[in-house]
Amino acid sequence: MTEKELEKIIRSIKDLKIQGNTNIAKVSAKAVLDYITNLKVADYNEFLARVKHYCLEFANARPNEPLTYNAMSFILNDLDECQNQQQARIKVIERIESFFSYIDASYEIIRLNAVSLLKGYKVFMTHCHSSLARDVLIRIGEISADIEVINTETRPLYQGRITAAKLAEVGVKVTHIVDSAAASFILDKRYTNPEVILVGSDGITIEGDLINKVGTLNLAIAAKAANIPFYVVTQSMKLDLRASKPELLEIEQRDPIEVWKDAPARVRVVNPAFDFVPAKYITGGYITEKGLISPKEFKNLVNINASYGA
Ligand code: RUB
Repeated sequence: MTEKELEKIIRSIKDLKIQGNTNIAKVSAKAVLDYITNLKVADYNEFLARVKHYCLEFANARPNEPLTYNAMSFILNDLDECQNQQQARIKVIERIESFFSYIDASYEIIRLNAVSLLKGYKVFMTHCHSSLARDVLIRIGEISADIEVINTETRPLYQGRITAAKLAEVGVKVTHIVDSAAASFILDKRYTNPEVILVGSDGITIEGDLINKVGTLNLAIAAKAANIPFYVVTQSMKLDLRASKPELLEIEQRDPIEVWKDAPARVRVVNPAFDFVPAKYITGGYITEKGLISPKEFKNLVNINASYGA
């Protein structure tokens, strides 16, 4: 893979042509793998500098993608202690393979854990497009043909449509709503209310707070008011330790044009990509490859970046 091709992938991640936390991390790791396999430069330091540069570009392409950030940190860790290009290349390739093994193995365990925990429910609500939440719902739909999923369209870029289309394609009954109808659908008895909420995750703080697509907080608050459980399916490697305090974590602010292309000059359009959902709203818990983890227990995973894939 050439540097021009790498840059095109980074641009597609920033533009959300490639979206979803797990997908971004996989695409990034695969791109680094393809790049490094054939990368040969005269000087070893130049080799290290280029690998580091592109790993950091992927790590920081979007500020709320700790899975990619943690994967790139794992790839780069101690790399400069290698003796030469070939040693460094082998180390990077081995680490990327470990990362893919972790992603594949954790996917299977998370899906099994989530399905066994949630398969008794009939009416679900989800938000945005999470590959994990989507696949759990598909599997539960295979077990019970009569489930229903209420899903939100996810303004401004409508990732909810990807979820709705996929669920409908495999025969799951889907009710698609605008984001601002979520609280009514959860609380108002005129509608078939969800019995449970299931979303994916972009990041989890050391205090067990969730970072996920903007709109998630609305569902979480309404779920608490309705006294229905709120679950998150996630790899534990989405733990985000980049800020000294959870409330200092940066939230990605996207181009206002995504919200309103021709907004009048004096209208200030603000377009945050993610919500910070305080731990107290994660009432069901985090369904991970390490089992069902309460927000408080996330502290115990603090060494995950050092140990995963080993
Ligand atoms: C996507 C989003 C997803 C998470 C989890 O946001 O919020 O729920 O990334 O996805 P965006 P997964 O469209 O801005 O990337 O479970 O596939 O990792």
